[in-house]
Amino acid sequence: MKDRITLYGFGHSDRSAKVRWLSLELGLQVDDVKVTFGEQHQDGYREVNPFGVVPSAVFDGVHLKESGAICDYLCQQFPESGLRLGADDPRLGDFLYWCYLANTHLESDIVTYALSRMNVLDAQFAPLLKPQIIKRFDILVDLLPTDGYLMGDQFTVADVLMGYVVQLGVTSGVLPYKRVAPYLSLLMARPCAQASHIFDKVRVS
Ligand SMILES: N[C@@H](CCC(=O)N[C@@H](CS)C(=O)NCC(=O)O)C(=O)O
Repeated sequence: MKDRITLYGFGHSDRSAKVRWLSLELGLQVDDVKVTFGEQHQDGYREVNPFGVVPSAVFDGVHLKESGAICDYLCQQFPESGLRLGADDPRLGDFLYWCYLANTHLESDIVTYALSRMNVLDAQFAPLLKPQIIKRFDILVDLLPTDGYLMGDQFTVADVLMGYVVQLGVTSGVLPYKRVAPYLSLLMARPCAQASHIFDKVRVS
């Protein structure tokens, strides 16, 4: 069925948050399957996702893994949504830059940093990663739009991927909210973002 998605995740703040928000933007009903922490490494879930990580999803009978790939797949199923740019769009290079920047260059270290501070991962990671993360966010802040979305007036999946990273920077204390307020507040105002709870931990100050 193309009107709903089954989504495996720990809750509202792991990487399933990106998929949940995007799915709601696409008008899908999200059937959440809560994976309890630790269960991701048990045989049952490993059959769903061999690396024992969330998110995973099932959409229209297709099993999906990797948060960025799931988001991309869903957008490609609904080209009329405008959430992903097509091959003939002259802005495609910029669009892909934002998607990959968020999902690879920025995301990995900030997730490790956040989990290290929460003692989910070794606490030694946080101080090692902090200088590099601060440097990257400093560069990012100057690149983010102060008016509109990454693709100007057009909200896209690039904003979903970037929104996840930026909120992690803010909630982890390496990125002051006020430095990204024009961009982040625009994302936080979207009804589907609110329904997904992705920004619930962001303190506006
Ligand atoms: N690149 C993967 C990363 C998945 C990932 O590491 N997920 C985390 C939660 S955000 C996880 O499941 N961690 C549990 C573990 O590594 O045991 C994706 O984007 O889907």
